[in-house]
Amino acid sequence: MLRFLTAGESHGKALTAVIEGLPAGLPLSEDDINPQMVRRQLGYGRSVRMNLETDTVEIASGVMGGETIGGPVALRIENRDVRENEPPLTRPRPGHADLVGAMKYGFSDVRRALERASARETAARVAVGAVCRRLLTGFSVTIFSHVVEIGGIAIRNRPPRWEEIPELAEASELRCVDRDAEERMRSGIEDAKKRGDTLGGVFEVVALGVPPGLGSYVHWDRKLDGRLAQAVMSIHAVKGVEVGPGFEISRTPGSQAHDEIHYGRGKGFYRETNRAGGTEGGVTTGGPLVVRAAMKPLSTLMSPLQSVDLATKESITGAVVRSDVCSVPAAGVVGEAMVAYVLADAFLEKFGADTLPDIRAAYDSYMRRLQEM
Ligand code: EPS
Repeated sequence: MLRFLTAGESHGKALTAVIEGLPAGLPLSEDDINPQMVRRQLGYGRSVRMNLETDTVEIASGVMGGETIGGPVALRIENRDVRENEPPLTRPRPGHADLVGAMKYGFSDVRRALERASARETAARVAVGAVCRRLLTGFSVTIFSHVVEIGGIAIRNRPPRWEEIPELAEASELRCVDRDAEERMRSGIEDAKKRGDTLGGVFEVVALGVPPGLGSYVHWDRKLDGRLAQAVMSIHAVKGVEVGPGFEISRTPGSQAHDEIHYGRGKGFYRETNRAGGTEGGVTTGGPLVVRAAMKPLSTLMSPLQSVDLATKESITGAVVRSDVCSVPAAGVVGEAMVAYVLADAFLEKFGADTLPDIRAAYDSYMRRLQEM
């Protein structure tokens, strides 16, 4: 089992992640992780916090001579904007974890809830995802994301081939492959900012080169689609997750909802469509794995909503603190990290061993068996 924990508050000293269950012999350096950290900080509509931080990861344990040694890998990201002794905050923001956090843990200062509830924690997840990605890329799995909708403005055009998406998305400030939609999304964000409002949207994470057979149909908690949904739903502000065109397919008859099976010499079994989004029965098909997530508009509003002061019980507006107007592009990068983690976990479950060469041998033998089917 591959597992990870994160620790740290938004304005604490540092964020820390510990990953346990990695094999020995995986080449790993900070250079594998830091480019991913930069990607999470980008995007039009982010707050000035992103200019204050230069999220850089230090590998604190688990690596010797540039390779993992099988022990836990600890990652540390220092915060620059460290704050102590801030005055208490008693005006919970509707939609944030402020009120539920104060109720659950008995706080009179909602800062004690928001510091840990903040999406700053996703920096640690991206670091973890980069390590998982390092394992997966060695087996030709690539993971990328793009923004398909912001504030109700959806892309209308996408390139014919999945492989074209990463370059187009990386070149776009909103990680959007449709330039016309991107322009409209950008003005939507500008308008929202002027109004003191925020915007949500939808991002899509795609994994190519995933071998068939990850996950299992035999038990509810082994189904890969269920594991993906849990992992992606756990990203801050995500309120909905679908695999492939999940909700759309529910409106079509069965005759148009599935992927017909073909067989070709040298090609083996294949499907010409991917309506399943890369899983059937909770098991990967070998086709592109497509996970889409709906992110609600961020709950810190510069024109705040109605709330109640925790101390006085007076009707008052929610706290106004620094925040992003829109962070859907960054959430897509976090989505990639969570998908990378779930896939690496499922990959090690199927081919797992203590060393990378043993994993490779199990993988090669399985792929040979599939070719011979
Ligand atoms: C974030 C850091 C936070 C927020 C944002 C994401 O920093 P600060 O609170 O100091 O501005 O900018 O978090 C939220 C939007 C939220 O609601 O928690 C980051 O590093 O991504």
